[in-house]
Amino acid sequence: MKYEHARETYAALGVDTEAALRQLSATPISLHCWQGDDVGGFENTGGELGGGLAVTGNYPGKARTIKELRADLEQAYALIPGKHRLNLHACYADFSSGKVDRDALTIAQFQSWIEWARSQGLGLDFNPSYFAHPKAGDGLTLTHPDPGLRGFWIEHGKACRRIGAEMGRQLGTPTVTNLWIPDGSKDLPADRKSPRARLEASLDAIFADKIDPDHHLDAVESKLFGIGSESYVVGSHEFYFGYAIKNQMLYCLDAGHFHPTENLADKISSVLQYVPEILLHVSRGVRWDSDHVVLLDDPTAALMQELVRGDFLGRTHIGLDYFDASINRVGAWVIGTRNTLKALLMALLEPTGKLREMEDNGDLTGRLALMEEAKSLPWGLVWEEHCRRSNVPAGFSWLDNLRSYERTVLASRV
Ligand code: RNT
Ligand code: ZN
Repeated sequence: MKYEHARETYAALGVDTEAALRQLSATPISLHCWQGDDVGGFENTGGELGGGLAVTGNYPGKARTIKELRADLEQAYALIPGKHRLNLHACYADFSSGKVDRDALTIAQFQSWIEWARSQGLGLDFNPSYFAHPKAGDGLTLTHPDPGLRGFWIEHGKACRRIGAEMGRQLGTPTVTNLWIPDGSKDLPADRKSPRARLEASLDAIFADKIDPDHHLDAVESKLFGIGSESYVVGSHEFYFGYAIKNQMLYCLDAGHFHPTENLADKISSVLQYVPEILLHVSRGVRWDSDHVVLLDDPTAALMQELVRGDFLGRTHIGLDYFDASINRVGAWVIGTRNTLKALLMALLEPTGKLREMEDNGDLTGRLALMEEAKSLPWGLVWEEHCRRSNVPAGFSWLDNLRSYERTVLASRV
């Protein structure tokens, strides 16, 4: 059998493929709801996305309702091996029993998501939405100089933490609520300091209430620049990393939020030296922060290697963050998630023990030789085995399922 051959090959290098498969199965990926409808949400504000976010492409079949989005997610999960999570944005609230503004959201607007998540065996993660809203029209939210507007967004942040905590409590798995705001400026600001002071005060107000970590974890996400915030982003890397250290909360590293030559993988062991846990937004920046579908590429592989080599999986929450409307949106979820899982499996199958031993003995030639040879070890056969055990197509044939879903379901959405 092919898997047996792979198992023996790895065993000879001191790698236990069964242990790798157990760890892979125990590591959920949080799929981002917003890939399904181009960050549209269900508030029907009809306005611009704003916040420096832009989704390009007009592939037919976008989910237009909660029902359609859930159906698309179910199709995506069916083609991804393992049990995973869903990462919801606040603007995906269910308003079937009446609309409320973002500062007044409660669990009532998310109860149907919880029921659905439970029926699918999914954990939920959450995000306040600081964009696509008239009160974020000038691109400022928690740093707005107007205390009234700032107060509205502070209430939104508090409401989202309460909702996240209740999701985590009901589903019995902690919800990570991740806060990202777009605030910044297109051109050079004369004052970089005051908005940062206002942001810290706003965050302090949002995070004032302590919540049981068994139900809920708080994360903050930095950014380098966005459309309309090319010259200055209030919530920069230094700002939020400092804030997360000071308050011992999760720091979110988005793969698209750093200079293109920076190595995100290298940051993990530094960041985890000072904060308890991290959230990853696995993504792919192309030239600018354009959030392309995750590939099985070197940066993704390096990220997963670092999590395994540093024994950091237990302190890392893995989420995805990209939005591509130029290809089948369900396919975008499936491709990016399968690639993330493949990268993780490859990392779990690395002969790390042997590499460490060589490194400790000063055998740097052997270390490089083995690292490179390891790339062509039969990890694909272990992946096939994982898919087989998970009842999911192992190879390219998952595309047939997607195409048939496209013909029978997506094509009728006109
Ligand atoms: C934006 C951030 C943020 C968003 C989502 C929609 O630059 O990456 O995570 O993509 O919250
Ligand atoms: Zn992100």
